[in-house]
Amino acid sequence: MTAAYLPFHPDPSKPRFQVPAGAVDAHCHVFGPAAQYPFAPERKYTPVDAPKEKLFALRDHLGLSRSVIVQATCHGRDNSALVDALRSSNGTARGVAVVGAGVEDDELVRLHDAGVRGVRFNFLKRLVDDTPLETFTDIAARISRLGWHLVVYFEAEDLERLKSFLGELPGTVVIDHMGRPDVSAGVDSAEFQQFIRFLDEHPNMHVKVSCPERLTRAEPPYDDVVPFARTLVERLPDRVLWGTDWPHPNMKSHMPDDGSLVDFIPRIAATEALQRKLLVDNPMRLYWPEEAGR
Ligand code: 0GY
Repeated sequence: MTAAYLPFHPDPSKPRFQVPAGAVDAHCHVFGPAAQYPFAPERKYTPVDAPKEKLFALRDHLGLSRSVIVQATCHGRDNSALVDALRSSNGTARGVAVVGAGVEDDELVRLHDAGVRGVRFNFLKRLVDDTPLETFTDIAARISRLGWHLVVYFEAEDLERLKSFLGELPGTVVIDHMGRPDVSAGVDSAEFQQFIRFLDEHPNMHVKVSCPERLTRAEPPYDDVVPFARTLVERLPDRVLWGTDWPHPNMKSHMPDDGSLVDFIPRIAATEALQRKLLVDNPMRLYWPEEAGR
């Protein structure tokens, strides 16, 4: 377990880009506070506290309206901090939980009532111990009757191994951080083209065009990531989501200014129509379907 971890930006800039009304941050986290919600013993990193109050204040500062809070590995399968944040959000936050195959039905209902609408499967070895694929298949079957969807986090080099498993997952699947491409290889690389083909062949797959700060091999303003995100936004305008990834766990090279991350949006979604789909229509359909399209 390592504590080498940069704290989130203390004073993010005000973005120049004004997001459309009702914009959703579809990928962010809450951590702790550890005194109230201790981190999981099996965690691979120990973050600094990133409580709900800070998350909601940042959202307001950036001009965003709603948040999708994703359970991070440092909290394991204890979704208490997530549930607490959802319950105090006045309906402006929804969640993605982490559960085991043995989760009780009552617990799923409790999570649903709090605002959870999906579960996350994480395949990154640096973040989690291995889970048998059959376990994930069982969980997918358990949650589909709640109308939830799946969020999957893997790296580009894992796609070949995982693609038949992922391709058979039922219902909507959201892929985190563009499937973590090697951006130094370029959008024409065999690897990224394979990813695009996979998305073309599976219309249930959605993708988060998030985390330029993790994917870049350069520095802000992340020029090398733009072609990847832009390609996906233009090719799959109805299947892309965007998020800040605040408070950016495990960032060791630099900590992004969240205001600059918002200013990244018009570079990857060039028209108002694309921005609206990315920031409002698509996440609303997945997380607030009862209000979508109003
Ligand atoms: C992210 C990315 C990371 C961490 C986690 O659950 C997590 O701990 O997802 C990472 O280290 O790449 O989406 O926050």
